[in-house]
Amino acid sequence: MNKTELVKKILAAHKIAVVSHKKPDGDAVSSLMALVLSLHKLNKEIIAYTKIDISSQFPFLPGVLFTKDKLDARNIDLVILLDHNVLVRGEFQEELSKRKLPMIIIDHHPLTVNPDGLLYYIDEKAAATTEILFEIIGLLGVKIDKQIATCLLTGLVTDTNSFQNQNTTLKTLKLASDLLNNGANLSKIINSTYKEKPLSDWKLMGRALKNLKYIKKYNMAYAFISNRDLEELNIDKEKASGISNYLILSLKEAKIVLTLIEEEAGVIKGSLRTRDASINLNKVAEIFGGGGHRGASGFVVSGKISHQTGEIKY
Ligand SMILES: [Mn+2]
Repeated sequence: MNKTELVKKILAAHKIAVVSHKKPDGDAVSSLMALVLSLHKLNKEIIAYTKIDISSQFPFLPGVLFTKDKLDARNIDLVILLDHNVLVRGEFQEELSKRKLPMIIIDHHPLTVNPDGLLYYIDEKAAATTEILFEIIGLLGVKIDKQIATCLLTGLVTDTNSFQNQNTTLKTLKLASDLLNNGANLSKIINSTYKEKPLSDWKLMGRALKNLKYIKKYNMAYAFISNRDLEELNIDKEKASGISNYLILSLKEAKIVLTLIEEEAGVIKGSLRTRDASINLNKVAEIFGGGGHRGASGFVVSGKISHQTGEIKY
């Protein structure tokens, strides 16, 4: 669907639910919040549920989301799926697939299959879902205030790794400057998301660096964290991300970085990153049943990581 149709659909709905993907990241959470704040201004009834504790992970964002286990889908005219494009990646997947509610995807991940047959508005070139929302919120006739600007900028900062990834475009930077102009606080976002890392994060990074290997033939480095590592460090497995982001920016030899984390015994999560624009990691992740962007993709496979050898069996 085009943006005019999208805006029409949103304006026609009275009660709207917004949903993000499982384990929502900065872009997902701030997309939800930006839409909630904007649609409130249009006097829409809007519900946004997420299962994570926003206030501890994103203390600088306005607290307009609820942490809930169940989605109350009564009388909903429209469901907007943000930052993901298939129901299986989303929160409340079961409730949503049971009910036949009108749903629209707003996302920047390339849509290769549309198994749920949903309507969608996707811009693969956008650095973040919030980059798309900036335009849509403007077309809805909502003025971007300081709170909305902070949310939108958070999505840009987190999905570009502070404007360091190759998905950062001229448009992204222009948009960021508009958002600063609207009162967003960049240094607060960067400090809270990147600089102030707890001791446990550094210990996890230490473990990943200890297990770092380099395959010269492919200009590729990989690090792994076994389930035993996670247990020994007594660390929240949700925290075990961001390692690939760090390595791809810091490791000179590597064109591709892969981090493998055995989140549960027998379940390995892989995240791929590259700085080389000619490499399409989305295609690599698809081989393992995952997906994502050209420069940043991920997958989940069942398997075990052997501690002695670093060998991966899947
Ligand atoms: Mn995103």
